[in-house]
Amino acid sequence: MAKFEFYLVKPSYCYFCISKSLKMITISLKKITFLFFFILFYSCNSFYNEDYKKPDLVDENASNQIKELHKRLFYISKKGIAIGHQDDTSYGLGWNYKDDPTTIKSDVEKVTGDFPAVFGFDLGWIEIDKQYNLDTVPFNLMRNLIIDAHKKGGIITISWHLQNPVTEGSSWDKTTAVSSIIKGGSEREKYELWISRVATFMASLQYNGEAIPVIFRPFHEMNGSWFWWGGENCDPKDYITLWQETVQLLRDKHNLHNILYAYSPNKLNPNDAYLAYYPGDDYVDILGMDIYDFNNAEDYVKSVTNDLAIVKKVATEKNKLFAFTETGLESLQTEKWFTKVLYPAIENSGICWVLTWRNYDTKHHYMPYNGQLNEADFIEFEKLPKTLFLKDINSLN
Ligand code: BMA
Repeated sequence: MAKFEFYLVKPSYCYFCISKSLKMITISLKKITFLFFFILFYSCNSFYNEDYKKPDLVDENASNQIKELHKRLFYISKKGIAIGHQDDTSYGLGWNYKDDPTTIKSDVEKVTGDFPAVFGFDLGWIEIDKQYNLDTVPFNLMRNLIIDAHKKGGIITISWHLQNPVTEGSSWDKTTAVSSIIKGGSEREKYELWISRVATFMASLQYNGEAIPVIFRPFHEMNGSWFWWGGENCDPKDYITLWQETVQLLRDKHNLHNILYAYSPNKLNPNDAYLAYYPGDDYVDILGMDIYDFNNAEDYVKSVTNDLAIVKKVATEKNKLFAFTETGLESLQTEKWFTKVLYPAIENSGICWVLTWRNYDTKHHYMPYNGQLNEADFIEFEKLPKTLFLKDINSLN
């Protein structure tokens, strides 16, 4: 009897319970879904904000690390200027990484106690399958140094002094070549092979299973006529095509999504238009400028102030980052060059970073080294409020 009663009463009760539970589950599911979309919306939104607007990157499928690097550069530019040096850890005065790959040295670090925030490298000669670049840095060691710079929290920028694809002479061989390597050109196949070698290197830049984000700055100083890809040596239309096709090869054919692309003309002469060779907003992430001091500080400061203001204006209109991609005074024989010439010229420029060229020897160097005339001045430069070295950018959140 008891058993019978149990079956009589309980089924309806059970039904009630089940339907109530189902309703509750449905409500909970709705809540969870809402919460999920709320978090998703909030988290997507919080990556961008009123100050930092969502950029239209060259690569729609750019890695998260690239997006973070882009944002980091933006916030760096709000705090100061990241200081960069070409081949900083590859060699310096009296040392070369390849002679002792067990310790990582840097003239900047020897002088100031800190590494630069931006590390420049160059891929010239990778295209012709050499084991070392045009400045004798072995590519396998360069890879280690890029990984090390990334591990340290540094920013990596890569230029490419590639050979002339027609003659296989140097970058400075002015023989017409751009028209031969764009689609339909006689050396196209060779160029695609060259790009595949660049791509293999870029793809090998891995840390913790992820591709290291880098800034690639090919075909620089194109408004001058010293490289085969610039000035009188090529038609700007062909230059633009070459740039666009290079991006397409790296991004679409080789599936590289760890690259920001930087465009960097040389100092503007009165008739130069900054955008004369511009490959378009869809093909450039960072607007740059290269200007050197040829032992005329006054002239230099004028050009830097003038040109960086132009770059800032164009970049702001386009919601692009901007930087002083190459500079320096060869041999640094002007006293206090860093605090009295460079700093006043860039202090209020709004750039993300400034990069000085390499320290090859006592005649060809752009950063002080121990005992160099500008050593003490560079220590003062490091202490200035807006100069950001490695520790400084790592302490910014
Ligand atoms: C130039 C010089 C050259 C060097 C080239 C690529 O400005 O420093 O000696 O080979 O850059 O780094």
